[in-house]
Amino acid sequence: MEIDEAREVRTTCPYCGVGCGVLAKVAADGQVSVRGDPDHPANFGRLCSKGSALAETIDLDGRLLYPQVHGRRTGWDEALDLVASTFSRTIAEHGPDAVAFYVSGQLLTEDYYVANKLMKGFVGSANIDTNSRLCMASSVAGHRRAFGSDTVPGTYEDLELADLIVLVGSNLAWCHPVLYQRIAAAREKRPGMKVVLIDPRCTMTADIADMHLAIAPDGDVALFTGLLDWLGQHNALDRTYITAHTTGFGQALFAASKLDLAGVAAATGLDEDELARFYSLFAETAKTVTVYSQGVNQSSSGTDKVNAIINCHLATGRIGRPGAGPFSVTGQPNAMGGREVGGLANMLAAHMEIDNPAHRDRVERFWNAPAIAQRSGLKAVDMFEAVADGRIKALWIMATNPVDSMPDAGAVEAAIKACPFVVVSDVLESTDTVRHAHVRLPATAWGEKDGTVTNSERRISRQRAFLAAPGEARPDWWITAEVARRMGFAEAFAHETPAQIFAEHAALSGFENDGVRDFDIGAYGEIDAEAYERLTPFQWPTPSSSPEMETQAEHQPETVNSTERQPIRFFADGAFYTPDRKARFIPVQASAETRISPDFPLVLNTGRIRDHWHTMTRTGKSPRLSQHIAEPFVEIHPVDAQRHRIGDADIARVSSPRGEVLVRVLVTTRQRQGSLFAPMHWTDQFAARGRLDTLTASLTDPVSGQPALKYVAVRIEKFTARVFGFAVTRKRPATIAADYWAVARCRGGWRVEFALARDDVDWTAFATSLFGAVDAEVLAYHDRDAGQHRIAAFDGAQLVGALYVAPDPVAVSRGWAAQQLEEIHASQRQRFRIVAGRAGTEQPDAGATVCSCFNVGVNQITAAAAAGCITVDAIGVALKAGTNCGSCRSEIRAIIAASRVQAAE
Ligand SMILES: Nc1nc2c(c(=O)[nH]1)N[C@H]1C(S)=C(S)[C@@H](COP(=O)(O)OP(=O)(O)OC[C@H]3O[C@@H](n4cnc5c(=O)[nH]c(N)nc54)[C@H](O)[C@@H]3O)O[C@H]1N2
Ligand SMILES: Nc1nc2c(c(=O)[nH]1)N[C@H]1C(S)=C(S)[C@@H](COP(=O)(O)OP(=O)(O)OC[C@H]3O[C@@H](n4cnc5c(=O)[nH]c(N)nc54)[C@H](O)[C@@H]3O)O[C@H]1N2
Ligand code: SF4
Ligand SMILES: [Mo]
Repeated sequence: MEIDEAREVRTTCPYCGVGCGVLAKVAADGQVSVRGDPDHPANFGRLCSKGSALAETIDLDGRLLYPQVHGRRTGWDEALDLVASTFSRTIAEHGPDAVAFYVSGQLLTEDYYVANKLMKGFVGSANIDTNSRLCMASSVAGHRRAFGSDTVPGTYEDLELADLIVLVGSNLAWCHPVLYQRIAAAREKRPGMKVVLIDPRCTMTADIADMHLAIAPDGDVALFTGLLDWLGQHNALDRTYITAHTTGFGQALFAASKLDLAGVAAATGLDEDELARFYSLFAETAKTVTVYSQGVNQSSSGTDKVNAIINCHLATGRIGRPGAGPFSVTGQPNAMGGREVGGLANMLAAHMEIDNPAHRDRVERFWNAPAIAQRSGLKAVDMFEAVADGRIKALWIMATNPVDSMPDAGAVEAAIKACPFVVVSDVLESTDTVRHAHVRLPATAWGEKDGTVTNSERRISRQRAFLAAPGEARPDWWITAEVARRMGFAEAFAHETPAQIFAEHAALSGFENDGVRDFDIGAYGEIDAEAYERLTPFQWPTPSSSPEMETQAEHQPETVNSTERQPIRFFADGAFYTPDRKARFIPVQASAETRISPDFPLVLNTGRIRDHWHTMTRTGKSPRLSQHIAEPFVEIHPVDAQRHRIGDADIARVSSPRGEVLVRVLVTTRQRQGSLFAPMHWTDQFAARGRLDTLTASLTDPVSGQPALKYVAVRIEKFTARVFGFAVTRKRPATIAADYWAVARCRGGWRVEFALARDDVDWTAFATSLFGAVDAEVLAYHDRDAGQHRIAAFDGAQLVGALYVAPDPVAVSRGWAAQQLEEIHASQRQRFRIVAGRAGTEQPDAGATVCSCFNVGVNQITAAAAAGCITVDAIGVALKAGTNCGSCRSEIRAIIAASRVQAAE
């Protein structure tokens, strides 16, 4: 492919479901830079910390560049032939259900379409499921139960038009930062706008909230049935809408009335006054949007939570109207595209249903498929169980890392290890999953691949390549189509470009549709390569009767202002996709189930942090993003910490019946009593024992099959460390002989944290192995009685590594030490300063990174606040912090508040 180096390429961010437009530029020297696309209707030029750091994550370090069979480099032909023949033979010997694909919401729509077509239409099994099962399945199931289709009714603009935004189980400030910023900006213009946050934790999102309800884990069904009951009792229903467009209201209200306000208070852990305030605010505010994500979806009652929320919106007619509606925000960049192509094991394609014979027949005819799957396949958790017990004998994993991200990850890893044939398509040579693959297939990464993604508001945007594919990496759609051809399906998989695949996908969505299915982009059914190249972001539906194609053909992307088009909403006037075109109220009731026990008395809640993405395969490469939080951690309330005799910065062992992790302790009142929180990101590549999903259980929601990843019964105890250590080193350490360790990228090399249960260590040998240095000049300080050791190694004036060991958590400034890797240490005095572990007076310690764009630390912000900068904007003027992506603005506000409280004391 030709790449014009002087041009900015319009593409889309590969992280979250906000789907921000990105302009990427490759300079003459090969340097890549990115900025937000001012014309993209998702972000209008904004990017968050992850989006702004994209250029730091696209180096070739660790990339899988050639196909490998049993760890040996091969050509594509050999690898593809082996995959095709092994799958074909397994199907011939054991039937189509003996093979499976486990795919990802990070595939592009074109990749996803081909994989789904191969499995469901040509292999004849529906054993294809996706990591979206862990992410969106409860929302899909809830939508289908209520609307008859998996439709997201609203658009992002509704968040700006609403008078009340209810955020349920969503840490928008960190996980959908650009949407968060859009809300913050709207609120500044209209201070009357209210935000309510419903989350057991007081997250950074609480910064924007007028009310934070610290709900008990899984109290959401009780909260929203309580709301429905309240709406009924306080005459706040839209009877006209209920009568004209819905069924089942009476049963739903009756089910909701079983719990009175006192019962709701008991089930949610909230007091009756708080409940009444929230309920009346909801009752009186017509323009209300309820935004929800994993605190709702990832639960054993996830689908019921979704329907409890939707019931309240149907009962008030607040759906599909400007500024009103239930809004499930998606996590991955193409979670929605995956749903459109039918990547879930219980869906077909183009929002058609596998259990519906008419749908099967239609898709079979369209594909000219020999063997369309007759029933749903195995959902993710069941799929890996089938791998474990030998029912599945050949497994192909694409663009996901289940050894780290599936619940009960230890069992999933064992299943993969025992599987006779495992293929992994990935961009990295070594992840916790890739390491077990018999065949490794190198996929092109973001920036190298072309296709489309759909964001949370049903907007389809192009991802475009601006870099040449490295080594022999190939697009995922190409890899799958090649295997399909070699399995004997050449005709159906003759696609040569993503444009052809997109056109086929679009044509299927419009095929025999006539308005009976929500997903219809038939207008693009005959899109050609040129129009595909120019495609500007558009929101579906766009049936073939719509004028969309002409608009696309007439204008260059630069001149089409997509924002001038009216946003598309569903269901303001009913017309649901059920047989009677009415929405269904679903009667739901809170269950009183509890899963904690005397042995495992705490609820572990899991989730995300601001600057890391999932299993850190990309964000872990960025020094900027790795500085915000550099270790796996667990948050615990001070009362629980005291009860379990654990102090701040200790190492703790958190265990469940399935496994255990070692993580750093963070004591904080932001956490509810009785609950812990830990992030999902750390893997065996970055920590000794940080794989959080070795703790989680395979318990799933009975309707959606989505695992309950936010509620795991655990216990916590102090890991008795006799020594704690911290090091910086130029080279990544090959091994770290410590019970606990974590590594993080910094600009000059790596930061290492560690702890050991024993202290009889030869620290000089330890340092040498850590730094990987042979001929270095070593300066050392040992105080054996005090258990203090400091060792620094130099190559001339350059620091090779510095090690600090103490009997308590090491107090040396991390930021300062990491910076020393980049500086010149010409004099002996400068070199001794490193051994002393102290910044000179000319270099005050910046403290832990808060603003990753401008590398501003907490101490700098505290000092500026003390000097009179008491607003976030004032801090921005003084230090630039918070003025680029804005992702840290809530943290800055919290630091200002904390330092003012301190000053007042
Ligand atoms: N920085 C960053 N951003 C991301 C991602 C990332 O890895 N890093 N991943 C993307 C993906 S794939 C996803 S799915 C989204 C997820 O985005 P979010 O859903 O916002 O993120 P989580 O941190 O998983 O969980 C959200 C909140 O649910 C709360 N919660 C837990 N249990 C309950 C409960 O019972 N009830 C309620 N009401 N709340 C509860 C948690 O305390 C947590 O704050 O983020 C996307 N964006
Ligand atoms: N405890 C706990 N567990 C969770 C969650 C939680 O909240 N708590 N959240 C769940 C959710 S919502 C999600 S979405 C999952 C995410 O979990 P995963 O999907 O496992 O996480 P990623 O790290 O995004 O994995 C993506 C993989 O694809 C590779 N990759 C990147 N680009 C490409 C490409 O273009 N082609 C190919 N073939 N490969 C590529 C990357 O190198 C990486 O190995 O985790 C789930 N697990
Ligand atoms: S909010 Fe951030 S991570 Fe999400 S799409 Fe936009 S820039 Fe990317
Ligand atoms: Mo997700």
